[in-house]
Amino acid sequence: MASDIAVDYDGLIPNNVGLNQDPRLRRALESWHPSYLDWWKGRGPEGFQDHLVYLRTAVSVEPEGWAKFGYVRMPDYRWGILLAPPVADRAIGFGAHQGEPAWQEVPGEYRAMLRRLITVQGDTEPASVEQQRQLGATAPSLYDLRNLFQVNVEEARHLWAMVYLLQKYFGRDGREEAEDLLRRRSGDRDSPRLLGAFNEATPDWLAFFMFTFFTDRDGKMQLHALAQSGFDPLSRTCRFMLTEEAHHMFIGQSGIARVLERTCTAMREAGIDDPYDIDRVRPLGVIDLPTMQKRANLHFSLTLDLFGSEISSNAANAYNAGLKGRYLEDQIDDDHRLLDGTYPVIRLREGRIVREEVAALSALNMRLRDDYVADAASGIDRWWNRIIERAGFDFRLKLPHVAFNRHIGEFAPIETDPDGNLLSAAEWERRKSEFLPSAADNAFVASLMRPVYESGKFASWIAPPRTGIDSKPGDFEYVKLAD
Ligand code: BYC
Repeated sequence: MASDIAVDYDGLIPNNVGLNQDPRLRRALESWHPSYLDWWKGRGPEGFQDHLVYLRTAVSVEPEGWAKFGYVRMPDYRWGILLAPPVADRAIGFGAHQGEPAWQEVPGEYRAMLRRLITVQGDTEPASVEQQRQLGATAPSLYDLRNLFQVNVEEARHLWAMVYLLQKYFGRDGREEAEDLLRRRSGDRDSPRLLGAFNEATPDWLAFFMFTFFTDRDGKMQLHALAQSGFDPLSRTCRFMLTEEAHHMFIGQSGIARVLERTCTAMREAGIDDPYDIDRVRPLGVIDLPTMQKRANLHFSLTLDLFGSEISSNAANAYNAGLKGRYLEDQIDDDHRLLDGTYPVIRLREGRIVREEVAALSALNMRLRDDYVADAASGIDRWWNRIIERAGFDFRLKLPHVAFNRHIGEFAPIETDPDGNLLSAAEWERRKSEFLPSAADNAFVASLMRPVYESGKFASWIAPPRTGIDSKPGDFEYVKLAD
């Protein structure tokens, strides 16, 4: 293993960034550590802090065997700072500095913009842990409980990743930002998290699975865009984070697939053909398909807001500066400057939704959002609709129109139905519970959320997974509750 990527696992903070050779940084991180642990214990998973959980921990950045599994108490988890291996002679791939060597230090002229991007990314990580903190109390199985905690400890590791960048490269400002990341609080009126979706509640497990499918997928897209950064430490940090992010999306995708499987099986067994006959479906103790669609509508539309405005000078500046690229920038065949080209943007014009060509540089948020929508849509067909189709029901989950239920960007001022037909404010008020979960839908889902903590057993509304984590058998004790 090359020495510049070997992980030092001996000190307080596992790392492959040479922390031992940088006493100033080590001191800064070690003095942040106690506040971090206070945050984790106070605002991380509620309960279960003293239990042994079967978790994976990153111990290497090699593609093969980068993680090891074992029982650990969450506060003892080894949150480390891990960067993907450097790419020799890496050059900036896009924008005004295209072709120049990638920066190893912060370029002075872009310091504020870079700090902002890293802070926004960093803010989402503890936010999601806070949003999910009460879910352990209603876990549908030990397998799911373990998956929740795996997501939580890794999102917290992503916080470490951003705090490392802030403290190493941004001096005193960076240390202050690092403290603020622990101070803001999801949903808090006075000190909320920076982006809208990270202040929403995650009240139940259906919300958790939808969040990990839809919102973690925004994480994937944004991390890919930042992985293209000309600021090499950010690029390497994000490349490694993507390894972990994949498992989080798997938890969402397979979680919803298991809910659908259980619902379809129960409906078949009860001889119910009409998926809309929810008065007969719900007494079976499973979640009806129309409610699944409404929850998907909600989480998809909240997540679209995370892409910012369709037309954005912030995004244009970040691209031009070489700080944030496009999804898979290095695989796109164009000039990587975008000074002349255009990109089609869906906009609101005189009360109608139209497609317009806009300067490509201004439309980067729209483009990333389009890539996201395509990725999410293919996942829904591949993993979810196949289950419903195989069960023989005339029902398909689909993404609502991008103008539906939006609070940021072009469509914030209007209301539409999920097909993108404009609605008056009064119509929206009258009909919104057809499209989004109503209080009664949420109360029904809440009524199913009772914990199942017996190894190998699952709640009525979700099927067991096809395979265990780390190839463990079905009755494996993923969380030891007796200790
Ligand atoms: N809520 O030009 P605009 C993840 C602000 S998820 C509140 O439209 P821009 C994860 C914006 O800050 C990925 N405010 O947008 C998933 C700006 O304010 P200032 C997280 C918003 O800047 C699951 C103003 O509106 N990573 O990792 O081009 C679990 C005008 O901005 C919102 C990133 O997002 C909003 N939704 O793009 C755990 C990547 N949207 O600066 C983790 C880093 C916009 O004028 N962030 N505003 O005061 C960015 O690239 C950009 O900041 C954004 C916004 C894409 C978020």
